[in-house]
Amino acid sequence: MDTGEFRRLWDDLAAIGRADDGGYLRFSWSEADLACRDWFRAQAEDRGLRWETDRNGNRYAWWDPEPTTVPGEAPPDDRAVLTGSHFDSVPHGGAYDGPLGIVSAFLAVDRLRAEGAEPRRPIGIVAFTEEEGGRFGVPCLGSRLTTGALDPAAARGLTDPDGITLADAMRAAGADPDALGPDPERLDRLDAFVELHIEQGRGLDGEGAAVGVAGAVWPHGRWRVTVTGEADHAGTTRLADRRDPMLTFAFAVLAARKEARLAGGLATIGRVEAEPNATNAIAARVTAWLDARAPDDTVLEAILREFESKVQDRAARDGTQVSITPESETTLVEFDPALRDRIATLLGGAPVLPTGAGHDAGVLAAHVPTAMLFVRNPTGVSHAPGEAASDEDCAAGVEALAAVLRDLAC
Ligand code: HGY
Ligand code: MN
Ligand code: MN
Repeated sequence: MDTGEFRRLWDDLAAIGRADDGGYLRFSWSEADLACRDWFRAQAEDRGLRWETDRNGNRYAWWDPEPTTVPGEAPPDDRAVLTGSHFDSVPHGGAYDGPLGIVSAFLAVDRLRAEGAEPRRPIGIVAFTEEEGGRFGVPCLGSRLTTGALDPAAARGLTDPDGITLADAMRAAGADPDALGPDPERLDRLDAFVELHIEQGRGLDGEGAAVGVAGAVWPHGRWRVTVTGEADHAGTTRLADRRDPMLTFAFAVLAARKEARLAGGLATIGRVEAEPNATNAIAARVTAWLDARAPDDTVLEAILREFESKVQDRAARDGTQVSITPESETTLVEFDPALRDRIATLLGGAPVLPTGAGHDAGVLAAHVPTAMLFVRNPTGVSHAPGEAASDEDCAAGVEALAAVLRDLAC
């Protein structure tokens, strides 16, 4: 496909939610998100696609087959092939993580239409809501609610850093939080889900390939680490009398890295809140979030076990209390082997590679035959303003997605 066609549609979306550093602030139900939703609807309407928003805030555009006109001919198979991804970003995240899958989906439909293809089953494009958990803290919120993996009442009560609940944010945007919940009928109407995503790593760069296929998503999760100490004066409290949660927190950051290294996985503490967060006061409480991932569940369990044990020992020495609470946990996801191999073959033997990044595809994989396409990321950088893919590789991704939709739905 012509890279100019990709660039035009890409640039049409790019300004929404972009911050001065080139990163993105696209949080679910925020002004930027509503603008992305409007963009999505306009793209659907421009193409004459039926669009809708489901009970969980996920938005869809549908290319339906023409009704059969031949008497007695079987109606088109009504189970859809769905593609798409998410608009939302981590704070100051990159432009491609999520939106590339949505822009590529619209362009793949354009590609198929330009060649005169007709779907024999519905082709859907989806924008899942709150995939990053960047506002309400639980990743893949829209897909987890749809699959029943998340309790709707618990979801309604999730709060953002300003204390706004998901329910309030939805209401302010004109959506109904009381409608949140599982959508088995919608899932039953899906024959397959294929998500195109920028690779968050350099596997394809190493293989010299523009497009690859996902094999598996590593087990991963998020844990809230709350350290409680004793607030006091920074200038008058003897060191021996302190119960400083910052010391336990600092130890926890180093322990996470060490235990991940020893076990062969990954662990990050990239988010922290101190209370009262005053320069001249010993903190009362420090809350931090651990992100841990590993090639298999055993390694992940080892990281958590050793981390918790070491941090509790340190808290005893510091005179602080620590609680470690899981906020989301995802076990190993193996994508549908038949669909994976069919797509890799269709794409001329595209590389199959694992990922440590979570995706809505990883949530749907337990309910619908699911696959992922990756587009080469030359630097591997993601969740940062520097994330990028070349227009040539993005165009190759569109061609690959069009080939997959043609094979599965036309
Ligand atoms: O955090 C992740 O793995 C994904 O990018 N949401
Ligand atoms: Mn992401
Ligand atoms: Mn993503």
